[in-house]
Amino acid sequence: MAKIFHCADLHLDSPFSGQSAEKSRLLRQSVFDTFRRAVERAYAERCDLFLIAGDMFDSEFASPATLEAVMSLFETHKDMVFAVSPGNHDPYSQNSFWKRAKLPPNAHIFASDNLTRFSMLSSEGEKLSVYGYAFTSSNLHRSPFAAQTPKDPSIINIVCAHADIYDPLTKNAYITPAEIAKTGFDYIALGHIHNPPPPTEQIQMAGTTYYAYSGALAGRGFDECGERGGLLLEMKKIDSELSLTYSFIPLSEYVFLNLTADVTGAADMTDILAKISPLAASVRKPQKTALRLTLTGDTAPGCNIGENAVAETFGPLFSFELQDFTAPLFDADTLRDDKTIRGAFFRALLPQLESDDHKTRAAAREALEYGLRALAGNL
Ligand SMILES: [Mn+2]
Repeated sequence: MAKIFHCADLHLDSPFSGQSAEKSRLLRQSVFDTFRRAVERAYAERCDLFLIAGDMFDSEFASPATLEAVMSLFETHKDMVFAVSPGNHDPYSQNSFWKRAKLPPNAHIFASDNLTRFSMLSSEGEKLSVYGYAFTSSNLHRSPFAAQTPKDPSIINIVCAHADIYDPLTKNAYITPAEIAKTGFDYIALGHIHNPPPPTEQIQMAGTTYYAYSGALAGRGFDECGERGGLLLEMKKIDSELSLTYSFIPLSEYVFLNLTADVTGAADMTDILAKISPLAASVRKPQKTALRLTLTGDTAPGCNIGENAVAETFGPLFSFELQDFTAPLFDADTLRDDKTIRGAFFRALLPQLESDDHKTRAAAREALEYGLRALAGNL
């Protein structure tokens, strides 16, 4: 049996520019810590091989400190082999930092944009061939492993590949499942797609070849929500037939979370809080959660939404962002029919209040609030 850990798209040294300086530093550190936990977990599971299928670093300018920390992590886990396939974000280019890395003997960085391989033995003595390639610039217009086949089909043949299997127009080593089926490799450890299918459907099969995206090791924004991690695989080959079991291992420290609440009918903050409080249960570790809450629906005119009170419903969050897409149009007939200047003001704003564009709605909602207060002599 061979045990393998597969991860990808760490994007170490990401700037997290949408966050404050302190929070971006914490998030940057947390991605590295998640990587460290992945290595330690794989080592504790006695994995033979640790695969990183591209975009280990966010850019071609890895910091020397992070690069050194990575190399030392490789070195201190010497009974596990590390294989890295540079991706479109961290290509093995002419002046790449990869060339400066002091690689320990148990680590292998694929350096060519053609398929190359190395051989190894699992702790139980099974033979493995590990194939891979590197992006050598930010794009790769063909797949280096399409139309390739393993040299020795009787052993376990793995490919570590940064590739796109979805978008035919991609410049990222496009390969189709039908082409994967023709290769006859045993397992393709893919990187590049940050949001893989759910764990139960994560490993797919084409012909006799298994393939999977592990997804980004740690979420870096609201387009990478929920728990993140890598795949722990066990493989055995008997009479040229592979049997494989796997589990998804969640490892990320911070979780990005999008929640939506319909607050239709709310007249004041008490109503708003009552409507959002059931959502609090979905935030398990507030201090480690970056939450974006979207409010929708029609509220009563004059219903003022206090962002801080809304945030407090969820506990001490790492960060909070409120998207208020509501419109103050609930039960607004009194205003609609009001013959005084209040009604005239409301009717003048109505097209904007009913706009499909949430920014226009938000501006109109604010204008209505201030306007009504001013008309009541209460500004
Ligand atoms: Mn990536």
